[in-house]
Amino acid sequence: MALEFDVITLLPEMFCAITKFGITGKANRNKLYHLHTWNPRNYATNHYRTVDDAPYGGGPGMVMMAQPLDQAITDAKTRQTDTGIKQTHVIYLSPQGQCLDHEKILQLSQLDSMILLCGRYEGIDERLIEEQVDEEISLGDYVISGGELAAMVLIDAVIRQLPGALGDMQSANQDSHVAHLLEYPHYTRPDNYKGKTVPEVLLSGNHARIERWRQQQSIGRTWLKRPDLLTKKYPAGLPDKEKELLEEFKQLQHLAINQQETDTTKGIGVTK
Ligand code: 4GX
Repeated sequence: MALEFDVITLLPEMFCAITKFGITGKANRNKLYHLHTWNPRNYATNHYRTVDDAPYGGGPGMVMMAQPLDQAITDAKTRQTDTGIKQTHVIYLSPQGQCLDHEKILQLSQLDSMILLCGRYEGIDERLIEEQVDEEISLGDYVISGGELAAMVLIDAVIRQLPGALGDMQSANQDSHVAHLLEYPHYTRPDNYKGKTVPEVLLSGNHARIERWRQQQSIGRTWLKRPDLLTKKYPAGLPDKEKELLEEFKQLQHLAINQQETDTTKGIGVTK
């Protein structure tokens, strides 16, 4: 059964970005997931179809009213239960939520459905959050102009986990081992670009050597750029194989830096 996304949003057109294009567009055409949008504007009751109002207590900006959101969520829930979904799960995208990471994405990709609540303006009436929201999730510790982009990031990352969403090659790079490390560097033709060559090993045709080099680059780059990821992945320290690869990486790094210094003192590769 396809994963069901129901999105509560004042800007439903924004979701074309994922439903029409790229990997998520293809997964949509292949019916790996369904995405329905619900516009709170359609549940507004007054002549102007108002969905926001001034905050009690004063202050700048506007607050999204509880009633239009409440009814939109209720209709989304009804649709989901009508399609046979046993349990609904309402997620509010906000900086106050738990930060999204790979573990969270894997967990969400196990669900049959979710309802994503996207806020605009300064916020949402707190009583609606208390009554309807099961979980708050944040993209990261910064503020964006509305929940839509955050919801799309979440949906994209979840869809990539669905069987059949990625080609075989892309899927291979997704296993849990690789997912926690940074990518090894990539190269394509030409083999000499502005005097910069491709690492010799990649032209060797020796698949075992290439595989080992790539693994070493992944571990080495993670150690250099994101050491926090290594400690998260291996809280008890690196296994022997990985330790060996990393030590060799560090040695090679020193060699490369020393070579660069030699070049500089000898005026190699120095312009002017
Ligand atoms: N990760 N935003 C939600 C509305 C809002 C305003 C005030 C609560 C209080 C965000 C994020 C994010 C901006 C979406 C504020 N909600 N969403 N919006 N970071 O910054 O998910």
